[in-house]
Amino acid sequence: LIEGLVLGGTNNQFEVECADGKTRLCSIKGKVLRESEGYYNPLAPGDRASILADDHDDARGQIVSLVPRKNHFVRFNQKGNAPQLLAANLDFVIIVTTPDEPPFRPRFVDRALIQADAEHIAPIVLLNKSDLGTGKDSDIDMRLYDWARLGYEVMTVSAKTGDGMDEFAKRIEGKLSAFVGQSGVGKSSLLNALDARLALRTGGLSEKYGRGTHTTTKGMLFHLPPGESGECASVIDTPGVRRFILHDITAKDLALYFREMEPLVGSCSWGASCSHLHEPGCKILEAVYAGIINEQRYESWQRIREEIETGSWSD
Ligand SMILES: Nc1nc2c(ncn2[C@@H]2O[C@H](COP(=O)(O)OP(=O)(O)OP(=O)(O)O)[C@@H](O)[C@H]2O)c(=O)[nH]1
Ligand SMILES: [Mg+2]
Repeated sequence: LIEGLVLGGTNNQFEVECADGKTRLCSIKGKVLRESEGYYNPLAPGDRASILADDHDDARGQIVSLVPRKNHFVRFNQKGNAPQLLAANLDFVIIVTTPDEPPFRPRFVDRALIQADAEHIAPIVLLNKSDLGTGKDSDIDMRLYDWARLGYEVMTVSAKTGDGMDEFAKRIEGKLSAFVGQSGVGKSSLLNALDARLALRTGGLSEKYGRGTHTTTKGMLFHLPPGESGECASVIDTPGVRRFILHDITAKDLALYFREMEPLVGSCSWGASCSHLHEPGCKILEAVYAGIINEQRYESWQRIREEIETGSWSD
């Protein structure tokens, strides 16, 4: 058996980079991987597995078992009615967003930040398309400032002009990262800007809705050329998702994943039974009124809480 790194794949065919330097197309031996029961997909880019090489074909093998994951980044897949593994064993989840084209969606970012915190994966908020400017919309700058204030790492780049790309490239050297975000925010374009040899397919936005057109259809891990430190960054490109639906977080626990609310939970006059919606002596509401908690983040918490309760999620 040889150990391998899953680069990507679908159904029961996975591209695995094996420790002997060969990349093999592998199927899963037996019917399922026990660890992946209940998931939409059995493996994700970044997974490590034990591979049984094919005696007759150097380009093929079988996946025998999974090396226990350090972490995994999932979102709930509504169509499949199951959590979907987007990437595994990450150092960074890079949440790509844009000031425009497609429109800025702070609640998408909030939800992805929550899921990253729940998995203990360090998130980076990456605002791409800085060449479009944040313009008159000071809301964007305000939200970026607020995320940074809460201790989230925030970077601004343009895959088109190269603005900020050197600093970003340096930040991810020697690490395994995954780009996540809505379709059209420029995840594949960012990879092309990091390494032009990749020449990944990128796509325009739909004229009618200004949304991305779902150009990338499957997740794939890429090793970038070594940077100044001599270390390579590895980056997983993922297909754009329209909605980011949380997995395994209850409405009651949600406040624990808002970094500015978490320290106040339990300290309200009504204690643990406080809903933080209308009670007198609610420490969270007091913090909102005092401007300590950003009103938009509080609203975001309210809406996401409602989404968990009703099961009806917006974009
Ligand atoms: N103005 C501007 N346009 C950009 C920038 N980065 C990417 N784009 C454009 O945005 C569009 C979408 O880019 P993609 O890289 O395909 O986006 P994606 O996030 O990979 O989309 P999916 O694969 O559908 O999830 C393309 O037309 C790109 O040329 C940028 O920094 N500035
Ligand atoms: Mg893409």
